[in-house]
Amino acid sequence: MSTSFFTQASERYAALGVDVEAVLATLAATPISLHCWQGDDVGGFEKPGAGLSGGGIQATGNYPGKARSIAELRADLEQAARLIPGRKRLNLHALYADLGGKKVERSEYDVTHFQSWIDWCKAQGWGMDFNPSFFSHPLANDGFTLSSADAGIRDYWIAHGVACRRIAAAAGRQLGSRAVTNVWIPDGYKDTPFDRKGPRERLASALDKVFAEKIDEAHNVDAVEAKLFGIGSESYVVGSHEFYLGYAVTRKKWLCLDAGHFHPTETLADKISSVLQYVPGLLLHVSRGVRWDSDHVVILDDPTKAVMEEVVRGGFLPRTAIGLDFFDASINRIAAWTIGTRSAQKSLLLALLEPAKKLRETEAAGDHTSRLVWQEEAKTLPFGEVWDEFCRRQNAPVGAAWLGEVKAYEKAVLSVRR
Ligand code: RNT
Ligand code: ZN
Repeated sequence: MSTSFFTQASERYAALGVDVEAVLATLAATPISLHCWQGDDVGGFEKPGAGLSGGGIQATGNYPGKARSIAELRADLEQAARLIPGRKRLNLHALYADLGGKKVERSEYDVTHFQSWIDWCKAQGWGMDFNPSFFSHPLANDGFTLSSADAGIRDYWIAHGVACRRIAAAAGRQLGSRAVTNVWIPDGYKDTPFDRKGPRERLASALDKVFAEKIDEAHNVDAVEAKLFGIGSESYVVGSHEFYLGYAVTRKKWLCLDAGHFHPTETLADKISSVLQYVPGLLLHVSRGVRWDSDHVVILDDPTKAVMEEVVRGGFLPRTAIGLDFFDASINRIAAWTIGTRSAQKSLLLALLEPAKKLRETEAAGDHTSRLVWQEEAKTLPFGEVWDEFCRRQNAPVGAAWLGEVKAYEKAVLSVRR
């Protein structure tokens, strides 16, 4: 029955020049990097009971059942992964190091502290992406890390950055899948600074030291993530957009665009075809800001759809890494992963299903009337049938059927975590 709905849908798309089988193949081949930090509100496991501190980001909510250990986090990720179709990767932050109860400086981290994560990724058939953690740490408490005026603090964080690239490269090599290592630092001022230049000079030079070691791009590429403002850095962020765009262009780094890091009236989608004229690759932090960089769970909304449209229309998928970045502690965290990842995938599917040929032709012919007609028609094509078929083929639950599984897992596993 439902197969025939899918067949009918495919025929409608085919009539507009869209090859649904090719679309499904592309969707299945495009990995989404699941961010470990949704599972425990960005706490990490360096020391028991540690929570997110500093860094201008905040997880709000007290929903019970957050992961309290690496084992719990992995079990939760495995549960979410069963509910999400398609290829997945793990996006790991350094503060999730497996230290076996020992105290190790972040500047001293090496692959041994992450080997269990790499092995876990291998068992899942996932690649791994990585993030040095420049927050939730005593040496980040005054709000400055790589751009600190204190050379000792700067050197500590440079060493952490160097260490993280090596760890990521080792993961990339072992897993046979290139890692993307993303550098985001919280550095900035709550109130208006006098000297805006000094911290930026220090950051540029510190980054050059972090990236000095040549690493085979088959194993790791580096991205840098810009930001407009954060909590406690409302007036000045050292790593602003202009700073990192210039840095990425001149140093041939990937640029990370996070959907929550711009003025709320800015359109992230429009930036993609501009920055990819000049930077080698794009890391997306798919997120949803509500009034500010609130990191709400991704939904199938217009901004997310527009981002995926730009990536697909530009033929940029091979140069784009799709990562998620949200942390909602007010709802079931496994549901948050599932909703956010499935919504990102739906956005990508919609973009792949656009009647691109028609739209290109009408635009090239200067027929803007027809272009508007087909843009509107595209919105009511039977995309849901294609999504359901994708889930079926991937052995993932169709529709909201996954919610029952989350509720059962909550009852059996999450509710007994106190
Ligand atoms: C913060 C950045 C950054 C973090 C994660 C935890 O504003 O978006 O990507 O959310 O690294
Ligand atoms: Zn981000």
